[in-house]
Amino acid sequence: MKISVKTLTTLFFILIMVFATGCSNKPTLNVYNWGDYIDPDVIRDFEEEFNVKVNYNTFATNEDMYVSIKKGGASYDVAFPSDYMIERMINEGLLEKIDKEKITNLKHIDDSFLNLEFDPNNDYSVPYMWGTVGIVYNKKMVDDVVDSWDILWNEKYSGQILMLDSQRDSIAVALKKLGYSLNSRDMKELEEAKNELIKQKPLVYAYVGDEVKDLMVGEEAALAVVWSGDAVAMIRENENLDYVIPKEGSNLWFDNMVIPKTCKNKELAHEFINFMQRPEIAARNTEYIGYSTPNYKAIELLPDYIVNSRVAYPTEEDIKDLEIFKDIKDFLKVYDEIWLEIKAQR
Ligand code: N2P
Repeated sequence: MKISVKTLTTLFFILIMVFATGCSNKPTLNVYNWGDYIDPDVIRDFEEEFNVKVNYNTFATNEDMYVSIKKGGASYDVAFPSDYMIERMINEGLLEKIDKEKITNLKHIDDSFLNLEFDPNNDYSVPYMWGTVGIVYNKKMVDDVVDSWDILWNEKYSGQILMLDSQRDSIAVALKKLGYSLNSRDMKELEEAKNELIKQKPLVYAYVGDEVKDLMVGEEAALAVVWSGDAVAMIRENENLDYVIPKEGSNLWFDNMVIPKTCKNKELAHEFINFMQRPEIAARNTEYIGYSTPNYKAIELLPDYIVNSRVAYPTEEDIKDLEIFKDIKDFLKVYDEIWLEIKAQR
C-alpha cells in the first residue's frame, strides 16, 4: 500500500494536535471528595483563576476513601475525611502538615470548629462542613411521633426504611438506640447493637448513600437515617419532609480538608484549600449542597431560609448531648466484622 505525502503530512498534524491537547502543561490537582459535596462551578472557577486542571474524584464513605489513600494508587493532593478518620490518618502518618500561613482564610472559621480533639492544633486539617445525623421522615407517610431511633424498628414501616450504607453511622444508630456510646469498645454492647441491626434488616428497604435524596424526595420511602445537610437539600425539594435528632442522642460530625502524603503539588493544594474558605466560595458550596459551613463570613452571605434552618444550624441545646466519633483503633476489626455480618444477612 502506498501512502501519499499529503496523507502523511495530515496524519503528522493530527498527531501533533492530539499530543498538544492531551499534554497541555497546566499543573493538575487531584481532589478526592464525597459525592454531591461541592458546587461544580466552584471547581471550574478555581481552574480558571489558577490556570490549572482539577481531577475531581468522589467517594461514598470514609472507609472507601481511607483504602484508596492507604493503597496510594491514585496520588490525591486534597481529600475530605471526617473527624475520626482524620485522627486515624494522622496516627498512621498518612497526612502532610498544613502550612497555616498559607491558609489566610482560616480567620473566617468560627472558633468552635478549630482545635477539636481529632486534630488539636489543626496542624493537619482545615474545616469544610459539619452537621448531625438524624431521621428524615415524610409527614404524610408516618403518623407516629418521630423522636426516637425506635421508629426504625417499627414493623408498620417495613420496606419503607432507609439506612446509611456507612458502617460507623449504622452501628452508631443501634448503639444509641440501646443507650450506649457510639464509640463503644464493649463487646457485650457491640454484640447487642449487631443483633439490633440484624433484627431490623427485614424492615430495611435499602442501605443507601447519595441516592437517599432522590428516594425520599420521590416519596419512595417513609423514613431515612441521613446527614443533616442532605436533610436540608431534601426538605427544600419536598415540603412533606422533616428532620429530627432522636432523643437518645446522635452523632455530631466535622468534615475537614487534608493533604495526603501522596500529594504531588503542595503549593496548589494549599491554594485550593484556601480558595474553598473564601467567604463567597464557601457560601456558594453551602447553598448548593445544603450542608453547614463553619465559615461565619460565608453565613452572612447565605439566604435566610438556610441561616434560619434549625436543621442546618441547630441550637446549642439541640447538640449538647451529641457525640463525636473517635478512632476506635484496635476495635476496628470488631466493627468491620459486625458490619460484614449485617450486610451478609438476607
Ligand atoms: C455528602 C456526604 C456528606 C458527608 N454526600 C457527611 N460526612
